[in-house]
Amino acid sequence: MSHDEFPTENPAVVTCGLPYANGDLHIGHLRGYIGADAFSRALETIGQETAYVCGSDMHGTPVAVNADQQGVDPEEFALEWHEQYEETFPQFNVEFDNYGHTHDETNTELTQEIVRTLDEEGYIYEKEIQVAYDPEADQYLPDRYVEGTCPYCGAKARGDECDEGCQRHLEPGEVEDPTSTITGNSAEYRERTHKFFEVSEFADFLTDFLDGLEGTSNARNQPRQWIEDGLQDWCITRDMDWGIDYPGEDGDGDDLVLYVWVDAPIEYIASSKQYSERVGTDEFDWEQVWKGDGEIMHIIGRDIIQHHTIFWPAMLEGAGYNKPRGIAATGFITINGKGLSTSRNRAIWAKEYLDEGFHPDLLRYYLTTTGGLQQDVDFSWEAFQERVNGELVGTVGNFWYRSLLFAYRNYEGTPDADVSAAVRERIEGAIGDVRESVNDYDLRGIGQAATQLAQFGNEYIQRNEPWKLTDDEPEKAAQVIRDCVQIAKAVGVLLEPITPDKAQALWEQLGEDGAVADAHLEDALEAPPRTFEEPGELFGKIEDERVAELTEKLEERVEAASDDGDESDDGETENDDTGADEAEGMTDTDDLESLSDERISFDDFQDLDVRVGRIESADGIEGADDLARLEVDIGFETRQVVAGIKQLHDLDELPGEKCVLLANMEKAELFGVESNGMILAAGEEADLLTTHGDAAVGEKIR
Ligand code: B3M
Ligand code: ZN
Repeated sequence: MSHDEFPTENPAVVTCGLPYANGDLHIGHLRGYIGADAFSRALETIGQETAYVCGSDMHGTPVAVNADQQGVDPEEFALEWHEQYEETFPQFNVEFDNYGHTHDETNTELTQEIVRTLDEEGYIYEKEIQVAYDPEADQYLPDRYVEGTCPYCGAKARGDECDEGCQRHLEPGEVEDPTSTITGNSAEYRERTHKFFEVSEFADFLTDFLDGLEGTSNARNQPRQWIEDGLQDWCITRDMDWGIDYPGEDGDGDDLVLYVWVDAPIEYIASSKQYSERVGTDEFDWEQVWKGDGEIMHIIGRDIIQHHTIFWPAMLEGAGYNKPRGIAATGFITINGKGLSTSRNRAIWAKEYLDEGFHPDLLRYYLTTTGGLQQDVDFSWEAFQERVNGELVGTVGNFWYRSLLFAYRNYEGTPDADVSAAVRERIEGAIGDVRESVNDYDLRGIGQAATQLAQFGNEYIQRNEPWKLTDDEPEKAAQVIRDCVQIAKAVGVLLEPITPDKAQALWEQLGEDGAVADAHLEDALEAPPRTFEEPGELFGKIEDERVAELTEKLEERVEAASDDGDESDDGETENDDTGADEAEGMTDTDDLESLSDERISFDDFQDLDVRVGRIESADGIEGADDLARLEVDIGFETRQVVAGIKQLHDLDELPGEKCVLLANMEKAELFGVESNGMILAAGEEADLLTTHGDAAVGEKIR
């Protein structure tokens, strides 16, 4: 990998977390796949050679438990889902260069080879451990076959992850008060010999790795804390039949298979390799990426940060492979403000969305541009309607249609003129914004660059009123429309990563040949063909009645699922593995701090002197795990404040950010540092409050 700006000379691979082949896909999955698809398309438009690869995750208890429940063979079960995913992704314009699965030969061989190398390098050892066992079922209980209490935070946890609490990976034997998910009995512990990977040897390497890692700040900060707490070695085998055999074990029933989290990320490499084999190494060389200096970017859910920033890079380093350049961990999806829950049927299913007749690009736009990557994104049909009608119909579609229609009626296409210097410059500015957004892993920024350009176009046409100029000042009218046609084309090129079908439709309306997906950003400045046909409208409004109907349907469905009784745990065995279900408990109002009954007077409120501030500097406080020392400019003076945000934010990125500060907070001293004020933040992740307009630093908040 390099740290040069994109585009670099090296080939790149973009991946997204592999879906467990165990159930229907929903909007929680789609956020990741669409996001990574948009990112990889955007990299290509700025000239970065990029392959987008993924595959189905076939192994492990997430698949085995569900297959058991249906009484089918896990391989058959997983393959069926795999085939269904292969069909579904293209329906959302998610176009993988290769989509494999973890049970295929390429991945099996590569996994065994990598494990063998780690063993030869001395990173694997055997240890006797206590493994949960269900005597009635006469079976060992790895991972999701057992449930209990998280030893770190006390939340209810699965055998290998604290999915409802602190999100940590748990080692076999760690979960407290284990019960079998097969029979509901308390589990016994039995001694077994397992293989361990010496992750603890990699602490220094991982610290450096994280220092250089691009992507979202959560993917750097959480693992830093885990390293500081001390890394444990990682048990990489399980007592199961379903999985990839530990190299040298012959799969005779009493042997060990590899833990699913060993072979799953190796599919990123295997899938890249299959792509090379298909198109030839001249076009794409997987070894250059994975063994040389290619750029590797993983887009994942924030519940699997530990696997990608600790275990995975340690494995790559130990086996002599290249490491990821960037890891972007997305927030969760909530539905109508509540945690997505497959068990409560509070989800928008991939198939359901399409069956309702909505174009995939609308959802792509919504999911990629509603919040920053790290933020949780709420989906409601109302909010969806608002964004579609406001931005896609009102701003982009409207501008495209009115410019092209005017051009067609008056000039049969693009008027003969050069684009004016001012408009060219405005388009260049938007191109620059997209480049910058891609380098910042900021999908929303890409969408905003495009919609703001369309907004500029609307204002431009409105201000210049070409319809009043055609008779008296025909040259001026032609110039305005020439500019608008260029802006329309540019908006299409810029939006292609996010709404590829709609961008292609515009491309064709402009009479362009080929695929807009093959265009580069600079093509936004190339003149469209001289003539084109009568355009049509590319986006249609979503009506209020439709939204009311869809909202009601969703509510009824959630209610029906709740009436079915057992609300709490059936989701554990459904398809809930993009992290989406884990949002339950984080935004479900059941788990929000309750609203206060006590009212305060306006005067009480006036006593709070809350000001707009700007962070000037942010440094960690030595010896304090969570605390940072900030200097905040509040207009009259600069305040030093101590805030518990060290783990939650990338401190380097804070200077320059606007914040909100309670200025007349009592002074306090923490770790010997005086805190003179308090910055306001929301929720567990300390989402820092800021202002949305141009409120000046020092302005009072009332
Ligand atoms: N199959 C799904 C998840 O935990 C899991 C991802 C594997 S990525 C290598 O989100
Ligand atoms: Zn926990």
